[in-house]
Amino acid sequence: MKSVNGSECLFTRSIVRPPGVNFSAGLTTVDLGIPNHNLALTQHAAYCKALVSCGLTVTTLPVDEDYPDSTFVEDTAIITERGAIITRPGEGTRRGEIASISSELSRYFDKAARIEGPGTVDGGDVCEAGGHFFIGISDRTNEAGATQLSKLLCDLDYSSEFVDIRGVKGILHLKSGIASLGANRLVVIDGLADRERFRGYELIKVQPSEEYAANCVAVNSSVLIAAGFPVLEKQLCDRGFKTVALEMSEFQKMDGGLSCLSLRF
Ligand code: CIR
Repeated sequence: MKSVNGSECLFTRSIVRPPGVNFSAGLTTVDLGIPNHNLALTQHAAYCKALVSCGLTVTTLPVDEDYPDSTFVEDTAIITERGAIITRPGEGTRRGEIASISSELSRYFDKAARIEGPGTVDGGDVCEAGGHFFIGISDRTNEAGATQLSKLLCDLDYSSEFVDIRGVKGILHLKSGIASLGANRLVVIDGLADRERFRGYELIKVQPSEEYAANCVAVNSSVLIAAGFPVLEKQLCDRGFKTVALEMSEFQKMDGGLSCLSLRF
């Protein structure tokens, strides 16, 4: 990760993990059918190719059949320019995912801090916007975890604030409903757009039928967006963003969005 103009970051690396054959045994709250493993692998490969096209190296961790949700690597760590923090995922079935991530991250970070129990944090609840972190309090990230994370970020000289998303319909994590595109721009769903804390940002509002696409990812000069959401794609293109549309159907069936398939730094 390199600093550009003091605040925006240029990502150079990413970490991913392909879905295992038991991917469909993972957690989900949606009723979109059982994911097809082969199609999920194809979509994952296209995702990795897109990261490479954005200039990132891609480290592919071995499939971990012990953890069906382990393809959603984003939930296991918060990576900043100044250090990494290993999370403690909110669902017990996912806690073991952090061991291999922590060992991989030790190649890049001398010492990663950790969220300790009873605190829980899922990386999907953490949205960085230009050195300021929005931390979602959700069914996965509790107040104890969010408070620990906020202190750890403060130690790294970052500011943060909480966004309670319990009660916002249809989103599992904060980043299911918001994405930072840098330059003070946030993509946001209606259920979050009115929050006081987002005043001062240019809000790109996602129309209700396209809410899944709110979880888009700015990677260097491109924005990765789920395929099939033309209105948001046009909103982004109209603002000068170069979009890369990716098929995500199989991951959507397991409550996963684009951001959760990689750690970027
Ligand atoms: C879960 O419920 O934990 C997984 N099936 C989906 C996690 C998606 N992660 C994310 O949006 N950051």
